[in-house]
Amino acid sequence: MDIEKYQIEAYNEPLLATHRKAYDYVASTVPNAAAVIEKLRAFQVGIPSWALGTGGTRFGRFPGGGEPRNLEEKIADIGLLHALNKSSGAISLHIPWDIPTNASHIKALAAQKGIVFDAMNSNTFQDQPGQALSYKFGSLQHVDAATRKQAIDHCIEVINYGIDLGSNALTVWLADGSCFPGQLNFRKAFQNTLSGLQEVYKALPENWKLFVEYKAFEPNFYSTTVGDWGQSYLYASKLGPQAYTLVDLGHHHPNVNIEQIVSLLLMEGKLGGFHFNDSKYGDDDLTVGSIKPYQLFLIFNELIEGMDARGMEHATDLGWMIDASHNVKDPLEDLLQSVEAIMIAYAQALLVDRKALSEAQQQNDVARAQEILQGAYRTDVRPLVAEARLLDGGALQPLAVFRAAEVRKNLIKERGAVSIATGL
Ligand code: PSV
Ligand code: MN
Repeated sequence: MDIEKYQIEAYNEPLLATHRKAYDYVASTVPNAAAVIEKLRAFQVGIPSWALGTGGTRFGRFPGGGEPRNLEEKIADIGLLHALNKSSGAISLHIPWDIPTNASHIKALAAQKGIVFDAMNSNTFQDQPGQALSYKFGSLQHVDAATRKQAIDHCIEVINYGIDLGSNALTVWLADGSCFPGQLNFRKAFQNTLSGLQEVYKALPENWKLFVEYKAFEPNFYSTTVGDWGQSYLYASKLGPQAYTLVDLGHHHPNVNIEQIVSLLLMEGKLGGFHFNDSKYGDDDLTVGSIKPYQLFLIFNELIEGMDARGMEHATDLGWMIDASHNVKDPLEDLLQSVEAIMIAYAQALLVDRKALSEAQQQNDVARAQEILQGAYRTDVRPLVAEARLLDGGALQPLAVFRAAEVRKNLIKERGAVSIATGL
């Protein structure tokens, strides 16, 4: 199913007068509304191909029906999101879950919907049917050179798929680690992993980036071979200028100061990409901004501060992606909420009076610094975000249109009630 522009306009029509009032009010209270809107319009969030179906836990999975059955349908789903919010113009693919058997056809299909290919993702955390060697005891860290080579070859294969699609980054997340003390020699595991990544790095085209994603826990429970930002930074530094750290919000222990990590990685020119999600405990893969929206704002505040300090383009110089999974919500509704939360946090962070904040910091005026940040955070920027969408032909209320147009019902009609998307 498609949602046409005229349908969106019809849904917007009765909301326009109220929107205008709300917009005029916010625009009159902030100094830079027009500039914020231009930045919001340019900002696109990559949607993970694996988040379009219902996720689950190891205890169960409750599919909602109408899930995309192949890559074409995944692109169609993201096309729907993008038509509604105009901020989901990118897809991040996971290989082998989404092998583009006909790359030029897939690329053309995505282009029709205004979608480009964000970072490609390799998968050396699962064994695939017919795979020669198992990743049970790791992939790039493995004690066996042939298993390491298999993982390296897979990553290079993923780069090649990405080249055909016009992507320009590879995200490597390794489940490697150990479950028990003594299982692994940490130093050898690091060195094996580094030399594997070096092989992958050599296969990168000149304009490509390699994102080294870290995770503190799971699926290994005792040690993780790329366990935190320090370890990721170590790999990225040793690899070279095309290698960067990727921060996934859910991959930290509770209460870690992620905004400080972001600030320092940016300072070192080593922050490459983001996986947005939210969690109460750890990698819960919840809707962005659903648990700790203030933290999300603080992260964006550091992102903007750090990117501006380095003269970076907000929209294009980092990879912005969601990495979430949905157990109880409609995946597309969840993604609409996640993108909205990202846009809100970004808009709020754009409102921070940086000059005043810097003065407050210089004067050790702690209360004033807090007032400045919270003043921006407590501004209702939703009309600014809605205005940015409206200017691009999107919906004032994407989720309401998704429901009013009965998108899920139509997808179930098209694809059936028991279609299951590839992914976790
Ligand atoms: C691992 O938890 C992760 O965050 C990595 O980015 C994977 O590629 C993704 O989730 C999907 O499983
Ligand atoms: Mn991730």
